[in-house]
Amino acid sequence: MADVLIALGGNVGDVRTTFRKAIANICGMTQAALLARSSDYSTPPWGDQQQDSFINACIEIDTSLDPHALLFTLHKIETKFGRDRKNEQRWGPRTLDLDLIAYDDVTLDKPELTLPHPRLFERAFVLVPLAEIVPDRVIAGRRVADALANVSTDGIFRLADPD
Ligand code: A4P
Ligand code: MG
Repeated sequence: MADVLIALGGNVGDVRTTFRKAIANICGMTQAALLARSSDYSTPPWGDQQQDSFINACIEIDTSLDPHALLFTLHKIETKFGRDRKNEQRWGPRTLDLDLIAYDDVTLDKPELTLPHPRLFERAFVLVPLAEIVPDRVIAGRRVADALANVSTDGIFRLADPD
């Protein structure tokens, strides 16, 4: 079994409901156990700033799927929740984005799958929820909580847990 960190993001539709259903799908479709789930956070848009703010969260799962099979399944789940890759712009609005942040200590450097995620340390919208669930995890030689201390978290706030 592998210990895997996944980042969720979205800014179109009822994103928190999408997250709840998507997490159930991730566990069901990847035969994974959910080890941890962060709170949901409202985050200012990064990349293309002329769009609605995002909601972001992170989960930790235990799965037996290999990294490529896992990414393939995550893409299927994105599509199921309305993601339309062919008609969207990079860093633009989307219903659901599922990024593989880390898969055990595996390193891969392919365009279709880079591990750990290459833009992780620039992104407070990933590091904030990640530090909530795995502050002491070391990824690419850096402790998550230390990496978070190096980025601005301006405009990011935790959303109250749903009832
Ligand atoms: N790919 C390679 N490595 C990975 C990996 N570790 N995890 C490949 C996931 N995918 C990986 O991804 C493009 C290709 O990268 C995939 O086909 C996959 O094979 P994508 O998710 O379609 O592209 P993207 O999402 O447009 O690009 P990227 O760089 O993943 O950016 P984001 O951040 O996911 O872009 N602002 C806030 N506040 N919060 C957000 O969640 N998200 C975006 C979307 C922009 N701004 C945001 C947020
Ligand atoms: Mg992505």
